[in-house]
Amino acid sequence: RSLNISIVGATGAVGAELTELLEASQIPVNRLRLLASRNSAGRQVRFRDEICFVEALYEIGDLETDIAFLCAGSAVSLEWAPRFAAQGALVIDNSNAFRMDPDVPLVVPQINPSVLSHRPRPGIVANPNCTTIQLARALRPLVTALDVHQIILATYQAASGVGLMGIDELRNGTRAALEGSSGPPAARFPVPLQFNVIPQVGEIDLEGVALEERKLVQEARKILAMPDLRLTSTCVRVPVENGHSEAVYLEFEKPVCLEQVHELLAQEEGVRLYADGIREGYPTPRFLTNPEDVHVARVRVNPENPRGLWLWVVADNLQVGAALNALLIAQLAIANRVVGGK
Ligand code: 2RA
Repeated sequence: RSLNISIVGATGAVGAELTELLEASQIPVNRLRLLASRNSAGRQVRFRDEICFVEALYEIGDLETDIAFLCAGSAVSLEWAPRFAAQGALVIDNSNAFRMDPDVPLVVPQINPSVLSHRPRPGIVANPNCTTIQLARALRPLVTALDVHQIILATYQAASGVGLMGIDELRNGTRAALEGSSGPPAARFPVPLQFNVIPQVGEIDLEGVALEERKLVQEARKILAMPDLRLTSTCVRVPVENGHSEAVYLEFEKPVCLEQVHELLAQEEGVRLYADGIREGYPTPRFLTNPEDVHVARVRVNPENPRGLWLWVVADNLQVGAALNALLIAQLAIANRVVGGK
């Protein structure tokens, strides 16, 4: 049957991307509600030949909907996810608020679809963090077939990871710097991002670990169902508008065979392997094609250690890392009759 769908944070970077992907999808939509802050209320968005008016979240009375996508950050999710769920919605939450809750499935449909075989008790499904989704999708074929000892990575994260305001800040700051002025002070980033790289994504805790680095290890363990996975990272913000990159080093228990690695990655659905680095080149975030895929290149055995393997992993953080994964979760829930099956 046709579904009622609500998108909270509909005018943000992820919400807008999600609306477009939903429009192009096969999901039958009866009523789409686009919800946002009061500032965005009244905006018009075309959706499948109809005009939708953005409504102010805090002013709506009735929360009844089949699926509620929450894309407005943890504070909004903490308040609104239980309210939508209490009205019967399946909440697909894009924030960090519930990801590590043992009752809330953390889903990457290509990896762990079985965790969404029934309606979760709280009525909430968590969409993982963008850096984790692309990493987990590239790692899955390798860590399931081969014994991994540890994984070490550095991320190169785009400005869009903090939303449209992050992109604006990078653009305005770059323009100002080229014109010789210092521009406005950094607001979305700890220091100005233009012509710079910043070794901090999220708050740094008392142990010196940034929140993004915590998320990567905790979420990867939960999604891959590998609670003892040894994974450590340094997460870095770079002056790229969109597209996160990761330099990933895997150390296996035994010497690794490059041919086998190529085979495993080439067979993985949704992973695009650039096997011959010289002929095929490598993906870069600015020139990424096929934004629905995870791109893996520079695959090489460490000449100093036959158990070590390097990968370069790039993905569109707004699509693969957020909106597309959320949409695939919805499609999985529909297929499993977790929603819309009554
Ligand atoms: C970022 N992964 O890139 C975080 C949140 N989307 O900022």
